[in-house]
Amino acid sequence: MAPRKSTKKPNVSAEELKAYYKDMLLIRRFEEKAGQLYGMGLIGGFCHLYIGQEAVVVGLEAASKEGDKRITSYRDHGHMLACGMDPKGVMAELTGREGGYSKGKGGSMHMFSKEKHFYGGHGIVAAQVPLGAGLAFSDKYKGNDNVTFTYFGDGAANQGQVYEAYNMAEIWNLPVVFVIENNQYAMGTSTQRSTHSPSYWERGAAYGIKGEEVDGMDVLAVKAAGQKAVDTCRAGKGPYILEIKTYRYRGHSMSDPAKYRTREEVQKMRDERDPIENVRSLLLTGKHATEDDLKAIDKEIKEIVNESAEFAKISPEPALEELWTDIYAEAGVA
Ligand SMILES: Cc1ncc(C[n+]2csc(CCOP(=O)(O)OP(=O)(O)O)c2C)c(N)n1
Ligand SMILES: [Mg+2]
Repeated sequence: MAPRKSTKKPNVSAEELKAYYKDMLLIRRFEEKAGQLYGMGLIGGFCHLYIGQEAVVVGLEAASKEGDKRITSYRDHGHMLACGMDPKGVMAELTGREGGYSKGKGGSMHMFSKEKHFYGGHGIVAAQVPLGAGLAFSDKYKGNDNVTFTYFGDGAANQGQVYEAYNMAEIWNLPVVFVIENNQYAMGTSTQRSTHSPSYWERGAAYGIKGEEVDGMDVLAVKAAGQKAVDTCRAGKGPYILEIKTYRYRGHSMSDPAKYRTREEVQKMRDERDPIENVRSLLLTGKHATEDDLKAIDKEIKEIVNESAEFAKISPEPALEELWTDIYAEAGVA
């Protein structure tokens, strides 16, 4: 990816920029803390961090409205925080405690919130794509104007069920935004190695679905593209594909030594394209905030994250009887 060249002053308020800075920083600090707790043995199983990709969810959430739905893969902590789920509940789920969103029985990849319309957290690559189309179908059937953001990776974009979902979504004009988070790697495999033509959004053309590529390190570009996509869907002209070019700084999961790329590649991205630094510099150069204002935000975020980690340590483990609950849906309860 070429460095952002535009020096155009963005048409955005100071408050909006500060909110994006804060939301992205919350995800970054939360994930760093999760990495530490994992290292201390307090989090078990798989744990996939979202560091580097923060502008994707924050930009798209900025384009959403109440009632919109979201569904994603196992790399899901950022999506939950961005849609307003409680950091304590997310962190406690990571540590497998009863205060977690799935009462400590789901872990990193299996959390949900009816209140925030977050439908998971899915460990099977691309499984969430047809489910996302189904969520959009339910809104269309009910006749409301909600949109479903269906997130998946570049690796998932090579899965067959994605194209079955595209086909059905187009036939039924479903209000779904298919969000391809192209972070350039699927586990240890780069898009260049795995994919003949890695311009994933263009594949929508075969199904008559509109789409575009977006700079995922620029939260304002993501928001603008997201707005266009949701407007299209709300006007009954969905679906829409956004291929968001992003980058993950950490390994695929906590157990990945990341030997398939150089340290220099990662460092270059951090130095030149970091989405949080990008907004920080817009805030400072535009005189929307002072260094002290930003320090105060940093402190506030640190406190939220520390509180979530404390809660995740003191919340008890689920009681043994809990093993037998939440297995079957109650009769008559959808
Ligand atoms: C059906 C299926 N095949 C393989 C796996 C193992 N697997 C887990 S993540 C992953 C890579 C997916 O990469 P991508 O879609 O680019 O998402 P990212 O991890 O980059 O966010 C693979 C192959 C799986 N979980 N499910
Ligand atoms: Mg990927």
